Amino acid sequence: MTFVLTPDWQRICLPGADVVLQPRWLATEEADALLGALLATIPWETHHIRLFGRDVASPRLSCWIGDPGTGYTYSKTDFEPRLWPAALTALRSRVETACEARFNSVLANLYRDGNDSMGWHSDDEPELGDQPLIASLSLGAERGFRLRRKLPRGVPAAPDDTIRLPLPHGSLLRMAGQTQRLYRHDLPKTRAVAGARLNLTFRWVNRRDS
Ligand SMILES: [Mn+2]
Repeated sequence: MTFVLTPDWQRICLPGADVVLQPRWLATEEADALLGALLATIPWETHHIRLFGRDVASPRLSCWIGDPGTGYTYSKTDFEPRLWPAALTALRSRVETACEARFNSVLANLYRDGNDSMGWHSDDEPELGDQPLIASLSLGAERGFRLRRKLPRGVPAAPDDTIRLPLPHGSLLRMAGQTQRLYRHDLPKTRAVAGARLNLTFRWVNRRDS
């Protein structure tokens, strides 16, 4: 399936990667309503991961949602999916249409304020396949999402190896191809943001038993 880049999409210039953005994919009123519904209906919880043998609480709230069988392993911790809330079932189809892809799961993250964050990582777990296609919908406070090229060991990072991409309320980001193999991304803390940001990353997880 070939993805046709319509004029709604902005291509983000990252050598070797495939990243496109629609800054205003949802109109403000619709994004507001969706944010309210998801804040109220997603069973938010703190995910814990094992890090250097210790149990560490993630600095955000999360919920793993998916079709049956889409268990997911992140930082050596298994997550069983929750059922799709009503507010997400129609949205999944719309994101699939916009991105010309299928998704069987979504990781919801809630950054309650500028103190919540996500460290550098890539979404390159084996369950996501060779070339993960990830659609990221942002709602609420605009935060700076960063992407940084992976460098060979010992090569120092230069300032222009990292780009900062502000993701506004209602924006849709599509990452595909070699993006996860070549780049890491994060969401740093910021003192400039007081409000909450809710992020949905739709994925296709290959089932463990197939
Ligand atoms: Mn990620």
